[in-house]
Amino acid sequence: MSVEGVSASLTKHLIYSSSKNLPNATTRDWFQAAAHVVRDRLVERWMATMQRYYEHDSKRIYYLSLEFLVGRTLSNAMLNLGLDAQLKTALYELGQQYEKVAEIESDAALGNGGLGRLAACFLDSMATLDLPCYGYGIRYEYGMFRQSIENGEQVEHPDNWLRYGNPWEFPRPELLYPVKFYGRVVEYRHEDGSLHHHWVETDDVMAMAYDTPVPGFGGKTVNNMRLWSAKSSRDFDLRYFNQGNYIQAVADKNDSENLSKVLYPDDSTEVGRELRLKQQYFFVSASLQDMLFRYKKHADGWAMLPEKIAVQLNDTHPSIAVAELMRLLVDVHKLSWDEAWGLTTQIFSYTNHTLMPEALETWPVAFFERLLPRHLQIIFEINYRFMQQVMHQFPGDGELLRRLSLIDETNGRRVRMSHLAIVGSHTVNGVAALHTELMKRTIFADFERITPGKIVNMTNGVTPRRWLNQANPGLAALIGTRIGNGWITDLDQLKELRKLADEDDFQTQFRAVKHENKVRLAQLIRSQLCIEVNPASLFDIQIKRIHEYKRQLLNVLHVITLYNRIRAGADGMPRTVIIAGKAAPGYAMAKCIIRLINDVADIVNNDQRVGNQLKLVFIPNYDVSNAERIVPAADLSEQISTAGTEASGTGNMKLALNGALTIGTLDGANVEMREEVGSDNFFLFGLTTEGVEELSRQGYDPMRYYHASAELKQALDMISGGYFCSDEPARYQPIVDALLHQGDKYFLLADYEAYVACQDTVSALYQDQKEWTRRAILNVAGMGKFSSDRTIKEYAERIWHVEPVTD
Ligand code: T68
Repeated sequence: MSVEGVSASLTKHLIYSSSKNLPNATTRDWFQAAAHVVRDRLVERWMATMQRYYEHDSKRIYYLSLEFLVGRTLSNAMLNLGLDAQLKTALYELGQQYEKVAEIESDAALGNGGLGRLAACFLDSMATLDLPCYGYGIRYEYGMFRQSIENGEQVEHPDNWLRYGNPWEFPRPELLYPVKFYGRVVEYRHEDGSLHHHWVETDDVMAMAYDTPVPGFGGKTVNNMRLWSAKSSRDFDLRYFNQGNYIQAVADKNDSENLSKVLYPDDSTEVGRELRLKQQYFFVSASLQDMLFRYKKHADGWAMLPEKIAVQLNDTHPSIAVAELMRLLVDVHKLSWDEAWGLTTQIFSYTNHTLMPEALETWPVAFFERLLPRHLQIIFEINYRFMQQVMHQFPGDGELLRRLSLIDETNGRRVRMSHLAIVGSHTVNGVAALHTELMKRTIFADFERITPGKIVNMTNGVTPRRWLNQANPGLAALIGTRIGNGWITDLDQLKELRKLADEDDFQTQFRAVKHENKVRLAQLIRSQLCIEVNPASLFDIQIKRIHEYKRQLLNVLHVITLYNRIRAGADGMPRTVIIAGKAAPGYAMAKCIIRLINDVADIVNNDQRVGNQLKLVFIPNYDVSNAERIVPAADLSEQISTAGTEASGTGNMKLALNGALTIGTLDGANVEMREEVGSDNFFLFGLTTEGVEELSRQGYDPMRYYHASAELKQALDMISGGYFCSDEPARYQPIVDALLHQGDKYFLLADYEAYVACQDTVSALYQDQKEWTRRAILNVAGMGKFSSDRTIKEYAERIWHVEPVTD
């Protein structure tokens, strides 16, 4: 497409899509026009892709996820279609600055954190690799809350992301499926003596499809993300309106449409609310009905189902799909139990994203029975047969049965969703090598014993399109001048940079790009927060959800330690410590940590003695768009979770890909990153998983560390003594209690000294800009493995058994 073509299309859309003319068009109108220009190009390829899949009758992958954290689309779609130069020029000629126009777009924040963003990276990779994949999820009207900081505290605001319309989605009002809830099960015998089940007197909600195109790089394949929105079934039941109470009917309608209203903002903790299970079943049921409908267009029997359909369960959130597919096959399509089970277990596979017990989903049996009575029966039947099989395999081991059962009988009867997902899947995967090993050794050890080989590893990755090509155009261009652009779809090519790591010219240009990115972030910090930070200082960055196990507190203890050293007259390497992340609204300790960060920042940043040597900045509302600004500006990446707690991490990969050095523990994917970049180019500290286990066994006493380190004691005493909150000295007692008197669950005190010592070597190395830059380049060069393209190829080969479809 030529610049003239884009320009004509822009003005046409301004008029015919927004009813505006040039003089009165706002930046938002220009965004809408630009989005429509890109969208037109997407639609053609999208329809061609769907036609191709239909003609090939290829096996489809269905990625079921309660979260897709996509972020903005304009830049990404423009780059993937190769329209960037034309669109930017055309806008410029029409008097608009592309960056301003793109900034207007709301993030699609339909996810919490790592799990949701991984789903978005996977969609990008699947389209880029020409794999016939559909993302299925929920079209939340309100995504992840917007975070503001008021008096140092997190305040949550609703994310009304659809307020100005969403140019990327295509509503499909004709594409509707009923989803049933509540009611009761009626059993009846057929003439041939077989037993059948009818789920009756249900309360129904309709699921309506909204489709969003997902372009791969190069734009050949454009896949579909189908999100379901709840619509009242009352609209379709005229009798209800005609006979009943009209006002009540409309009120009830609202009630059922609340189902897809809001994303649960809890990451890594299970909230267990009724609406959450409703959301899960709602999108699972609609998605399965849709898949079977598509399958039925080609096939007459059911035998080919596993040849045509692979379903990936993104964590246990969609695991009710196992029982729902059984219900559809047995109750609706009248297959025998054994036939249906044989098909089901060839279709599903399940990804686990956490080892934390508080995140593992379980539902009270009584509540399950009320909401999904037929599914509970099916789960009992699955469990009965499973228990028989285990008994046969390991006779007389009652304890083993109790541990493996789909029903936890220890505190009230609860359905264990992870057990349902494992039993119903042919393959289960962890998201990094260490995490997978720990899964096999700890939470799922019994499953590993009864079905060895079922649990496999698929180390996570991130898409280089968004996280380097789009987010860091300076670095992408520099790399392009030296090794070409093949890395965009073949990230291993970055290893060609190794031979440039020592080259003066390349180093100078590399540093210049990083400096520009830091200047840009410094401007943002100045304009948003009125804090002056020095772009020549070391940008030390921790960006992720706020959680005790991620140990933002350890970072704060280090900042306080640096502050104390400066007050005592030391002068070290100037640092800017940047922290960003949201706390779950009900997670009091995480909110308390945010407040402490802001209180410490207030004292440190306003202390004359500190001057330019140290700044602490909390950037509010960490989301995908903020990540795109922060990641390219990082010198140091903080990946400091307690060993054995972070399943993988993906921010660690994004930051290293953009030339940050990592300070980190042997946790999650850090372990593999360190192997790839070389141990000399990674700042390692702290206990290992085994070290943590050993220390627990011996009886961990945080007090011992408190008394053994003068700097640690000083920092903790300042927090407990109200140094950072003189208006309310006891404000941080809960933090001090957790660390000193409640066992310090995440071993901060045990790791403090090693962490601070490691940070000292970081500061020393940063003085040597040549050596630092060399190592930063080697980090970029070593990130090839962490492309989500590699991850998706592994899933396609080892789990889904699908091939690309290109012609
Ligand atoms: C993350 N998990 C892992 N969970 O913490 C991270 N949980 O280590 C990993 O890299 C990432 O998944 C991708 O595998 C999450 O993000 C959630 O967001 C979540 C949401 C709801 C309920 C439980």
